[in-house]
Amino acid sequence: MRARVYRTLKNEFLCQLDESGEEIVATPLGKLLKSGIVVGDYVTLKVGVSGAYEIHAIEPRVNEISRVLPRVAKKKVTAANCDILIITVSATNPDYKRGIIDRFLLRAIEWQIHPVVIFNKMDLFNAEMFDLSFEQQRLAPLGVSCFEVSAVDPTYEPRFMQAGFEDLKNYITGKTAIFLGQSGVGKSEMISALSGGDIKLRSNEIGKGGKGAHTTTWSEIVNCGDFCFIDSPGIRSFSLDDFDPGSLMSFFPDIFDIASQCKFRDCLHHPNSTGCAFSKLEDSLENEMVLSRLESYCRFYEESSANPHWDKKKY
Ligand SMILES: Nc1nc2c(ncn2[C@@H]2O[C@H](COP(=O)(O)OP(=O)(O)OP(=O)(O)O)[C@@H](O)[C@H]2O)c(=O)[nH]1
Ligand SMILES: [Mg+2]
Ligand SMILES: [Zn+2]
Repeated sequence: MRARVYRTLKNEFLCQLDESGEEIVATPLGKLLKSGIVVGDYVTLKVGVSGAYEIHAIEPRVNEISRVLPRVAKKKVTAANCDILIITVSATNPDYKRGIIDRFLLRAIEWQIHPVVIFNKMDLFNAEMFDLSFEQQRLAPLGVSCFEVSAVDPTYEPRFMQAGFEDLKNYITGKTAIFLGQSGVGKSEMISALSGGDIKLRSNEIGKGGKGAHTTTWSEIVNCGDFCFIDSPGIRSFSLDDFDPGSLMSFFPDIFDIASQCKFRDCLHHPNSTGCAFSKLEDSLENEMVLSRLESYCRFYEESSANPHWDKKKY
C-alpha cells in the first residue's frame, strides 16, 4: 500500500496511508534507512510478520528541498515532493522589499518548485507605499502568479490584481506548500486563515524529550485539511552563501538572454558600466523591470562572492 511520510522519528517514520488517511508508524527495511527517507516521500508499505508496517520502497521524487549544513559544507535533503513555494510579503509592517522575493525565487529554481507571491496586509496598503502593478508585472516573465490578500480579513476583495484570497485558496487546495517570507509578514496568520482557522500543529510527543517547542528543529508536513505545508529547519534562511556567483545568472532566466549578449567576458553587469549590454537598454517600463531584476542580481552576486572560504563546488 502507498503512504506519505509526514514526519521522521528516530528510525521510524510517521506516515499517512493514501487510501484511509490513517496515520501509522512504519519502519524501513535496513537498506532503505541508509538511503535517507525524508518528509514528503511517497513510500510503499507492507505489513510484516509481526503485524508492524514496513517500508519497502521509496517512489522517485518530483523535487527535493535541501539546506546547507555550514559546518560540514554540505547540502542535506530535508523534504521532498513540494508542489508550491509561497513567497509572502506584506504591504507594511514590515515594509515591502522586492529583493526578498527575488532572493526566494532563487530557491524556487534551485529546488524546482513552482513559486507564487502573496501580497499580504493589503488592508493596510495605500498607493504611496509602492506600485503594486509594477511589482506584479516584473514577475510575469517568470510565470509567477500574485495574490492580493489580507490574512486578517479573508473577505478582502483584490483592488489592484486579478487574484485574491478565494483564488489563493483554490490554488493551493490539494497541494503541499512551503511558506517563505520575512518574520511578521503574516505567514502563520495566512496558514490559519486558509485552513479555516483550525490548524492543529503536531505536538512533539512522538519525538519525545519535548524540547524545541518554539523553533523548528525537525522537518514535518502539517496537514491543514485542504492543503499541507512543509515545516523544516533552515529552509527559511536568507543566506545565499551556497550559491556560486559564477553560475548565479542561470537563476535569472528572465534577464539571462540580455546578459549573454554582453560583449564583455566576465562582466559584472554593474548598472551604468559603459558598453555593458544592460547599459544599452532604452528607457521603457519593461526595461525598468529588467533593471530592477538586475539590481537584485548584482546584490546577490556581491553577497555570494563574499565568502571565499566556502568551497562551493561541494554543493
Ligand atoms: N492588518 C493586518 N495584520 C496582519 C495581517 N496578516 C498578519 N497580520 C498581523 O501581523 C503580525 C505578524 O503575523 P504572523 O502571522 O505572526 O507573521 P509570520 O510571518 O508568521 O512571522 P514569523 O512567524 O515571525 O516568521 C500578527 O500580529 C498578525 O495578526 C494582515 O493581512 N493584515
Ligand atoms: Mg509564524
Ligand atoms: Zn555586462
